[in-house]
Amino acid sequence: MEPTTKPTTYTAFEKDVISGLTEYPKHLSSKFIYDKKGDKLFQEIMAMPEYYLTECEYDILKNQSAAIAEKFSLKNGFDLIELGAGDGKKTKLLLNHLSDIKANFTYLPVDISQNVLDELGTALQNEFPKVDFELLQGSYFDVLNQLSSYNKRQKVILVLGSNIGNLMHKDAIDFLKKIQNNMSPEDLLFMGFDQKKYPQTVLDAYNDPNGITEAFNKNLLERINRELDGNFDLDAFFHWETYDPETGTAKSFLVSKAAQEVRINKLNLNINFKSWETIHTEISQKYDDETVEWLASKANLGIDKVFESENGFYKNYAFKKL
Ligand code: AVI
Repeated sequence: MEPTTKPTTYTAFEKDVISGLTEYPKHLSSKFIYDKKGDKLFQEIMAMPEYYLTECEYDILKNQSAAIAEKFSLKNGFDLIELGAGDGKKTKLLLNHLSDIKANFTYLPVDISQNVLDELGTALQNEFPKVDFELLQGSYFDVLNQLSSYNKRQKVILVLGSNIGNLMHKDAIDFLKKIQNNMSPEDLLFMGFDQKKYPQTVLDAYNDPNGITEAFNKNLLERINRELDGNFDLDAFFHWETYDPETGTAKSFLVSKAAQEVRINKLNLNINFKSWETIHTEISQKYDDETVEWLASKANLGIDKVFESENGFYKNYAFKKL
């Protein structure tokens, strides 16, 4: 009989660490930054004066909620589905307006974290006792698939925060396609896209002097230390940001200050770094109308209306199925 060796099954994080740190150039996926500590650091980033994105989108939702709501099926009612609801701070502005005009709708926040949803549920009960809501825990697409036959009325799908910017164009198109597949002709996709602007403004948003963004980026290494028994010396790396004004791509790196070896016990892996060797960790894409239109058309979506922040830094687009 053949000896039976148990096949090793790796988690998505472990797979990303193995491939990302053994390839050249090295890379790690930014989606793994978001554990409890990463979530907290991202909250701090959103409150930084340099991180203009949050305030711009907040202003759009605050000042233009009536014009946005005109796109919703106020007569027949609608379901407002938010992918990645978080604390709902910006969405509450829209909920405020919708309650004021006594709109007939159900708010369906979707999040992977039950913890986040429980907190949001309590806040909604206290602040919006008259708003109908249902908390949906799960991955965006599992939930969207279930929702495609949920109700016969209009679906308004919200994706705020320029989260799409963390995807390369190819993956952004796939993301839009998956949403489009779950839409009917009357449905609306309302999504935030950070815009191209003065390059230094972008760099400053991803390179704060207090090192919050650096800590956020380094949380990837900390997670490897915590969860995979690694021995990364966080002080032996620094955060570096670049922005290419032609492509609109901001890139985050961790750069090794010296030649060093890192051991990751759980994966039985030794990783060697040369001095100045990089780990690419995140892209934060900035857009213009042409690029958004191109991405949307690749996913068979068309721009129905654009809502712009006063300074032009940020736009929310309403899309319909083509
Ligand atoms: C979540 N995402 C849209 C943020 C961004 O702007 O790319 C994540 C972030 N990275 C560094 N600062 C904020």
